[in-house]
Amino acid sequence: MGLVEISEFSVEGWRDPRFAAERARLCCERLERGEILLLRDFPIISQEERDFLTGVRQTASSFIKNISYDSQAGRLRGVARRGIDVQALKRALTGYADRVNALAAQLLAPYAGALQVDLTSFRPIEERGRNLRGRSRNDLIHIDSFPTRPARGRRILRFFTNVHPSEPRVWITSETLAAIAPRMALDAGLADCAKPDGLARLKTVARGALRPLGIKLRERSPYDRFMLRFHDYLKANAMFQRDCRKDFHEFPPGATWIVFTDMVPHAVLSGQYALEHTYFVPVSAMVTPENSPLRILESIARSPLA
Ligand SMILES: O=C(O)CCC(=O)C(=O)O
Ligand SMILES: [Fe+2]
Repeated sequence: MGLVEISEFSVEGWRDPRFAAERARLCCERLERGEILLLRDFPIISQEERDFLTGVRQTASSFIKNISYDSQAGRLRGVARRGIDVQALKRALTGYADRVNALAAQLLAPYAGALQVDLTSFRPIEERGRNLRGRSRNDLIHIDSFPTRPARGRRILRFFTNVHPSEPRVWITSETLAAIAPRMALDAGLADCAKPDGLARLKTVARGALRPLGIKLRERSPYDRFMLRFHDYLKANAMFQRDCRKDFHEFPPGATWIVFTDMVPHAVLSGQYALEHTYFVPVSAMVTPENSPLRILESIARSPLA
């Protein structure tokens, strides 16, 4: 599955406004098929913001993968605060989130009104030779699923920007979930995940009892249980990691790329300083809902999963 460069689009919008609706729809179709959209030098951060960001350091902990920011609540996590202007960092991340929102509203117009903003992140650590543990490793090919934020079938749409002044960010991608799920989903435990959760009643009772104490138990749907399992299964599957098809991509400094990371297996090999902004998108907003992981997995499992 390929990388598609979008050259007809600039800060002023689509070059030929007569075709804007058609082009935006085609972008959505391509993303939903598992292609990656590339904007080679869309001006999404300023030189000043770039200079500032390349001086930011992350907390030294192997548990924290990157600096994350909830742009709606204004909550920042993972930053090494000493010597850093936290307000300036929040401003840079808010600015990035706002500009991605404005870009998405035009470039992916069919999703306008349906995009649910999730987290924004900054990734200041060099990825080559990073010392993360098993399931957290991003150099192993995987699809995304978030243990702390259940998707319940919604899509995971991510925008990335390479902020490094001179080095590319290097990814591998592989065949899409649409291609690999028919051969691998049952082996990965789809039937088991699709069965009613034996502990469901117990969990409902526990949830009710813990709520007054301010403790929230996560509600994972069968879809979330499977996607988390599939994420782990792919990372732990040495044969898949070795033999799967591999497409290499070098995202140049200044590039922004967009991808449904629940559909496209990916890994990052090298690169430092990237910005990223995530949305959840309901399947009902897809232009080709039949291409969503939820629908694909439901047709393999022959049962509803969300
Ligand atoms: O940081 C990147 O380039 C991608 C890492 C990744 O796979 C992820 O955050 O899920
Ligand atoms: Fe990922």
